[in-house]
Amino acid sequence: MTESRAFPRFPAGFVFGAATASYQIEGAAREDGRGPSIWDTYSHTPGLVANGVTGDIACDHYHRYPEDVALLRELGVDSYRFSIAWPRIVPDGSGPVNPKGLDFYARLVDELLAAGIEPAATLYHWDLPQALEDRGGWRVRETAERFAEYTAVVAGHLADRVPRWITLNEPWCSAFLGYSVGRHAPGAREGRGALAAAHHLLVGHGRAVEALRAAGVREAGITLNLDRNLPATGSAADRAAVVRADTQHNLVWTEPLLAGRYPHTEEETWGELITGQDFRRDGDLALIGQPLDFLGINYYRPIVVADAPHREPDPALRTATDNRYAEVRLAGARHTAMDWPVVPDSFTDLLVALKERYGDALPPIHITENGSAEHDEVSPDGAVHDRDRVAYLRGHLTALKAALDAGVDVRGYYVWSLLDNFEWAFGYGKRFGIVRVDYDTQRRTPKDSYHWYRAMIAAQRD
Ligand code: IFM
Repeated sequence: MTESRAFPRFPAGFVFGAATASYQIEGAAREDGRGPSIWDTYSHTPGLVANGVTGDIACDHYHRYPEDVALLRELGVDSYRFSIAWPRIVPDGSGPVNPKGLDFYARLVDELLAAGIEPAATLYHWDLPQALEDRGGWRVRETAERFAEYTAVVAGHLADRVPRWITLNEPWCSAFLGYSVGRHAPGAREGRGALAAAHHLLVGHGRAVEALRAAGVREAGITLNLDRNLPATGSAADRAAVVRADTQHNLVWTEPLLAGRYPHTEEETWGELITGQDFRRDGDLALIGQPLDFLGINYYRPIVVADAPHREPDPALRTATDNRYAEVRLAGARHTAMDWPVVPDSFTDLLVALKERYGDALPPIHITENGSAEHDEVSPDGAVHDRDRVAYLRGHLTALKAALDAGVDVRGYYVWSLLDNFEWAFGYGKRFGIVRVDYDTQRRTPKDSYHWYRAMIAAQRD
């Protein structure tokens, strides 16, 4: 069998892309009027990010974007998903707009279009202006309003050239890693604060969709990191733990967005933390549940869930993620450098289950991220023979095709990530790129996975 025969085949018009995010690659943290974000504050706080690194320089994409767009053109992708740094556009979170920030994204978009690549812009990939966090961050409704204003500014500037817009990336991480687990900026460990953040993120999404529609964009959507939660055993306790995990990871987003309701399992999941939800207002569900042109899904791994006692003995310290479940290591599976199990079938299962649950209310799907961090090594010939990443991508694209064959309307796939980058609290040690970045020299080296993905895209056009 030839190599190209082994590639899964996708329908004509299926979008292949690559994705990145502003704070993870741009650097230039204090240049051209960019204000501080919560990730600047978090990464500069000693002890929070592995090896004490920051995104100050990252991949220096702010200066090297022409080289990175050339890599995308050579890769043959249809689309490039990047994110816009809110603090470059509105440095203080509200008030004056920074024209140099807008100019940077206009230049990037023009470079992409000249290379024949469709831009797909994410408005919020976690770099909240610090000034807004100082006023309560996502715990307060005002942040959703400021997000809508910023969206209107950016869309007013770029809507004519950017066809696909994503309001939020993985709001689960913003709300729960940011305000409950404390492993993402702003590093809070709260109960109701995290639940209020989840709600205000959704309100911000709804207000941003309104702003995108007013600007006349072609496609508006949101990206969720949905989980495929599996019970560790068949016990009733483990199955109940899966319901709680599903509620927090999936239903808290999909129910308001796709079904116009809050999850019916929220009280058994959060107990007193969710009672008397004073952050919810009449009309919010209609705002949040506006029709979308697509749903973005980021998918990496299944999660095996077991019942677990409360981790906090003191109820006063109870956080929104302390809802009696624990993740269990999946025996027998290969694990990536993130220690995530590789189970491609779970990708098919997640998508099919979503279709079964929401039926026609499910908009077309774009897989806005999928990929793996591996223990890459540079060979003596200078290449990176990342066979595990190639196997991961092949497995997941094959699983994705199985979901299409089962009737799920998936329109696109973006590999995460174009470049090795700042992997949040893990720093630069975890490499997700299909292009290696040498952080001392900023030299880019396409890995074997880049060449494999390029050949896979080319084979679709044979
Ligand atoms: O690097 C992140 C990205 O920012 C959001 N989705 C998951 C990726 C890998 O952890």
